[in-house]
Amino acid sequence: MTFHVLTIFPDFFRGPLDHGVVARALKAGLFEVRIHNLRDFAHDRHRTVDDRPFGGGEGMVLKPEPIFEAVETIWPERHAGRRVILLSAQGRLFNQHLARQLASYDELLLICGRYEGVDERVAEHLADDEISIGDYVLSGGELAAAVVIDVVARLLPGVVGNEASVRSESFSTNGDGPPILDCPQYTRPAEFRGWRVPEVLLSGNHAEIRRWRQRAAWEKTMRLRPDLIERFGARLPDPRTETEGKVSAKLGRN
Ligand code: 9D3
Repeated sequence: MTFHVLTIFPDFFRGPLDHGVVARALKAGLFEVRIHNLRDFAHDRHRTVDDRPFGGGEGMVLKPEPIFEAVETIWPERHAGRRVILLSAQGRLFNQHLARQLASYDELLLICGRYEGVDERVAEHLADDEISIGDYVLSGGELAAAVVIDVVARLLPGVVGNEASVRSESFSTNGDGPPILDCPQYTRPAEFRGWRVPEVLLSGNHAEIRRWRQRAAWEKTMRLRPDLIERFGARLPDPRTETEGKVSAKLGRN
């Protein structure tokens, strides 16, 4: 898969894509990221990419011409394997379900908004979709593009090497229980500043550990994400169909 990014801050992506599993997968050639500088598609003396909003108001708006020219230069032809996505605060909410849909395309082109926004003709006549990563105000689409790339790239074959985590994710997709958060995790030392790890985790009793993890995941979900339980029905997960607390794959459906 290839991710194209259209931005006025091409250097922004040095950092976020240079770490961890994403960096490893990029080096291994499992997917590609191509950054395109929007200013390269503005041809006046000052390489202008923005202008004042018609009708008045604060700030500046990204002009349509450089964005249309960039997309039509990057992709002279559009086909079903290519998807143009405008990242904006007005978009539909990004989640794990949408990420799985995006992972099925050959190529994505992510347009990063800036300033007060992007001329609406980009959303209406150029982009196939308009996506927001959450209900908060970012300074622009670059951080959102990095999030989308990270989340979608993890779903591509071979990017997340850990077989077990892939397996538990597909398990939970097919499970019947409600989506709940991962269970709390602990590592050594068994006592830190007087706080002991739950004794059951040191017991070696795997049936009891499984029950404890399920209960702890449920309690944590009730405390921090009651909206998940309200939406999907308050039912304890069935220990026969659920892997221990790993039901993250179901987050984001609906
Ligand atoms: C406070 C400014 N706004 C109200 C007048 C609107 C506004 C303009 C531009 C809000 C945010 C932005 C820049 N944000 C993005 O380009 C953006 C974004 C976001 O702000 N939140 C969540 N997802 C995204 S994706 C792109």
